[in-house]
This record gives sequence, structure tokens and C-alpha cells, in this order.
Amino acid sequence: ANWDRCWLRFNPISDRDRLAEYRQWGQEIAVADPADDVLQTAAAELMDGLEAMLGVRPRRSAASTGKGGIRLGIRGQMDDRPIEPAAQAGSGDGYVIRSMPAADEHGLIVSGQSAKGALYAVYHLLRLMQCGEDLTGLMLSEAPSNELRMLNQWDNMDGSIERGYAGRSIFYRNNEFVPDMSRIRDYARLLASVGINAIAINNVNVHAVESLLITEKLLPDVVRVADIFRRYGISTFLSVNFASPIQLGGLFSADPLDESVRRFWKEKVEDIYRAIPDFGGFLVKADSEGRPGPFTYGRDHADGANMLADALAPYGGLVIWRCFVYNCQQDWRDRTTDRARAAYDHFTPLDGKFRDNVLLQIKNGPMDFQVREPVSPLFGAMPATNQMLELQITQEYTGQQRHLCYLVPQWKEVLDFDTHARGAGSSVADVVSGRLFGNRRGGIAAVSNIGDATNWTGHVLAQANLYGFGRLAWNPRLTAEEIANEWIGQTFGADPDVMRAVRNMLLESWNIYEKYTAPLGVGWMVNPDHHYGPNVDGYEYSRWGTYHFADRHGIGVDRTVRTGTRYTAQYYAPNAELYENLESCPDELLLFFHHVPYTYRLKTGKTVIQHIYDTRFEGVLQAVELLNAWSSLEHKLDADRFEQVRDRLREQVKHAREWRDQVNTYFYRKSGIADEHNRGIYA
Ligand code: BDP
Repeated sequence: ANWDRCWLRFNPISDRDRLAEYRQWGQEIAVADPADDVLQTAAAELMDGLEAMLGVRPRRSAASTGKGGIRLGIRGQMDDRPIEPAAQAGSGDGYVIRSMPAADEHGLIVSGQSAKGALYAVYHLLRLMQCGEDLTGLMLSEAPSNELRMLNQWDNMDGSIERGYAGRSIFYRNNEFVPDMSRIRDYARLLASVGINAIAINNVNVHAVESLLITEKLLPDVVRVADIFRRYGISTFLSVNFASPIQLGGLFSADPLDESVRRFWKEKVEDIYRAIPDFGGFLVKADSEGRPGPFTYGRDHADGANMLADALAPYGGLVIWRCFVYNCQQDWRDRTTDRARAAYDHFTPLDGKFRDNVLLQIKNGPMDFQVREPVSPLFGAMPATNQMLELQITQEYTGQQRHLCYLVPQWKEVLDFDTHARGAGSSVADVVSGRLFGNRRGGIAAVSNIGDATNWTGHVLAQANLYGFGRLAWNPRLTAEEIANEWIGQTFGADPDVMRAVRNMLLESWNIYEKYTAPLGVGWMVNPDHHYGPNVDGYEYSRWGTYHFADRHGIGVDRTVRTGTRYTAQYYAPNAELYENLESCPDELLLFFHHVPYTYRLKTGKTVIQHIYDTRFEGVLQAVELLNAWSSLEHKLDADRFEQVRDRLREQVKHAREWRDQVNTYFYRKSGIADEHNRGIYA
């Protein structure tokens, strides 16, 4: 293939001792149940990976010859040797990898709870080898925290990608599916290798063409894609248009309580499952940003979601219903329309009303994937409802894959956030996995950042975000640093200088990006529509609910109970008080929750205005440091990837300066307060 192999490079093992160690058992593979497709994939991946790294094609046998090698299979279907149960029961995706009991046997047992588990085990083993780990006496047992580990493609059938920054769609072109699906297959591999098990293949904004995906016109193509993903243990979902009964069915209504509408969906679902027996289900954006939904018929979102859920239930299908519902035509005079409040206000009254096969998909923050937002108060606020977290890998507001922004640290903060829904220790991770309330279902979804660019993600280093998302969805307890190390080791090799430099770059990058863009949690300040580059008032006088309220005295959005929109009341104690009070509100979120004068002093002792000036200068300096750090690796990396990244980092420095100058100039003119250090920037 002519595209980047990302973290699945499988370069030859150069360390001689390691090579000798791995070769002892890497020469023969015995596969327990060759009839299973996913197990076939696992075996093939293992064969290819070992051959590439060890330089020898392993022998493949049906049963082990008893002289070591690797035994791959599903627990219970392996040979007579006892195998420890894989970690917690979980979704059946778990696995065990362990050395054979007798030291002289030189063998490994790779055993999944299911064929999918075996596939994940294979990728885990290959990862350890790519990173040059010592595998003697191995005893590993893994199970995912989340049942659903999902990607949302925002791909349109015309080949464009909503908020895509890495070329065109790998799925569609000219309103058709691509004829050659090999790139989709390679994508499936990348996803399976980090444990992703579900994908919605079309944009949540479903236009006329994509509405046809559930009709006989396009369903056969969906079948082909689902066949590819199935072999990698990934189930296929479609985003659907709530108004399909009108658009496709010739009905006059899409009212979820109307019998003919319900019949329409039942028949559609029947058609789909006849073609794709393991179809995942529907992803739905309804009553949001102009999309149709149940509100039109005076119904609520439980009515809408349950109607689809009833159609899907007989086949085990799911409805993933998005909570990104707000009034995009707001009028600030009415404080109750604060956009931050919307998801909670719409959905909490419906707790307990959704069917078992419905999951509510909630964006990490109450607004929209800004560089810094508080965690959505909806997490944990609906104990009797399955909830799912939605993250954005594609860097819409975080530099559009032109700026480096490793998002794993941000996601970690979200997952670790203590909602206090059941007292201390009620993390978002435990809410969305279903553990906290014992919900039947749960998971994490994210908007993908890939396209048909040779390097998949536009910025080579943005591959780390796709990788990191999968790893975190599997295990939210991994640290941002552990994930960075794994990714760098597999992507660039284990050279300690490369490791250190790239790791620091990744780990610092979110912080750096935040420093030169919108300050202190206030968000936005981007150019309308495409959302790239600075424009302090870009969204200030429009109706999207995205205000910062900067005037000559101060800045920020008052969301307090006492004097503001009462948004802070949506949190459980003690978070509600933490944010309500100016004194306790964390600096980084100050302007999200409070309107303060420019002379207000932060916990750092700096005034807001001086903080704005200083962080912008620091951000630019650190962007320069990113470039320097990368440049120092010139002779340690292949020229192609080296230059690609260097070009992006140069552009980042240029744009960081633009951000600095526009933001600083704006606030100098608004406030009339000079920079204490007199850095002449006020063009
Ligand atoms: C916003 C995007 C818009 C998406 C919307 C969504 O700007 O393109 O359609 O979110 O999540 O971030 O539905």
C-alpha cells in the first residue's frame, strides 16, 4: 500500500539478544479454531507480524507439536492445558497471554475469551515485541473497561469530511462508495489493533444521499464495508436521518408515536439485518443544528430514541442518541437559554425513560470540543440511563492537525473527573463504563481524525491521538505518558533521544496550544465556519450561544446561581460550590464560569490581563521549542516524516504568533491596560 503504516510498522528487531529470544517461540503457530473469521485474522496478523520482525515465516499447524511455539485460540477451545480465566468477565473481549508453564518449553499461550479477544491479544503481543520488551515469564491478563469503543466518521458521500483535516474520505467519492476498499481494510486493522470495536461510517448530519444508505440502493455497499470491519471484530453502525419516513417512505410525518412511522422503521431494520446480521445499530443527531427530530411532533427524545430502539431490539441492535441538543438561535436576554445548560436541561427529566438498548452519547464538555471546558454535568446525572462519552479526535478547535495537540491528557482529565454522583470517587470513566450505576451498557465514542492523506491524519504526530483514543477507551487508567511511550516506540522506534523529545513534545502540546488561543476556559475566538485561526469576536455577536462578553471593564460568562445563568447548579456538590465561588473556581476555567474585571487576580497572583499577555508570549516561545526539539532529531528519523512534521511545526509557530498578536492587541485596546513588561505588540 502507498500509505503510512502508522504504528503497525513491524520493523525487523535489531537487538540480537531480543531477536534470539523471540525466535525461540516465534517459529510455529498453532491455531485452535481455524473456522472463525476473526480468529483467522488474528492468525494472519500474527504470522505477518512475526515474519516481518523476525525475518522467518512461522510454520502454521492445526495442533501444537508440543515443542513450544505460540498457541492461539479461544479459551476452552485450546488444548488440554489449563488456562487462567481472563481478568474480569466484561464483554468477552478479554484475553490472557502467558509463557508456557515449563521453562524449557519456549512457548506462549495467547488465549482470548472470544475470537475478538484473541485478536486483541495478538496485537498486544506484537506491540510488546515492537517495543522490544522482555517476554520471559510473561503473565498478562486484560479486559476492556468499556463495552463499546467506537469511532464516528463524519464522512459525507460526496467525499468530503465534516471537520476533516486529512484529505478526503476513504469511504466515499462522488456520492458512491470507493471501488477499491483496501484502504478501509487497513483502517480496520489500525482500529482493531487498539481495541476499537464499533464504527458509524457516515456523518451525523445525514443529507439526502446518505439517507439512502438504509435503502436497497446503497445497502449492498454497506454490506461490503461491514464484511471488512467484521473480520477485525468491528461492528458497523449508520447515522440515520430522523425524517427518513418522509424522505424515503413517502409518509407525511416522522412522528415517533405514529403507527405507520413505526412500521417504516421496523421494515427498514428488518431489511438491514437480513443483509447484515450483526449490524450495530443507529447513531442519531436529532433536533440539533437544524436536523429533524421528535420536537417537531411535540414528542420528547425518549419517544424518538425508543421508537428506533424497539425496531432494533429483536436483533440486538443499539440506538446511540446524541445529547448535543441546544438552541442555535439564541437570545442572551433570556438567561435560561445558556447553551452550556442545554444538554442537561433537555435530558435529565427523561432519566429512566429510555429503553435498555439506547445509549445517550454526551460530548465531554457542555459546549463543543473547545481547548478547555468543564466536564459536562450530564455525566452521572441520569443514573437509570446508559451513558456514553463523546470525544473529538479530529482537531476542529484544537489546531486542525496543523498545530500539534496531543489530546490524551485532556481526555484523561475528563475520564478522571469526579462527578460526585454517588459521593467521592464517581469518575466519568465509571459512569460511562456503566460500573457506577450498574447500567447495562456503556462506552466511549470519538469523532475520527483520518482521511485519505498518505499519513492518514494530516499531521503525522496526530496519529498519536487516534492511537491514544483506542487505548484509553480500552483502559482509561493508562496514563498519557504510557500511551505516548507505546505510540512512539512503535511509530519511530526505541531510540532514547527520539523517545524523550517526542514524548515531551506530545505531553506539552495541549498546554501550549491553550496558552496562545482562547484564555481561561472562555472558548471560541475562532474564525466563523471553518474554525481555524484567531478571531476574538468571531462568534461574539452571532446567535450560537458562544459569547465571551468582553467589554472595557472585563470578560467572561457569568454562569453562577447568584447572578448568572445558574449553570453551576447542574453539578453535584461539591463541584457546584467549587465553580460557583470565584475564590475556589480553578483558574483555567475562570472565564467559563465568571465575568471578572481585567484586574482580577488569579491564584497565580497575576491579573487576568497580565495572564493573557504572558501566556500568549510563553505559548509562542514554546511553539518555537517544539520546532527546535523536532529539528534536533533530523538524523534520527526518516526524511519524509521528519520534513512533514517540521513543515507543520513551522506553520504552527507562524500561527501562534498571529494568535498572540491578535488576542493581545484586542485586549490591550479593550482594557487600555498595558503589558507590565512592555513587549511592543500593539500594532
Ligand atoms: C460541531 C461541529 C459541527 C458538527 C457538530 C456536531 O462544528 O460540524 O456537526 O459539532 O457535533 O462541533 O453535531
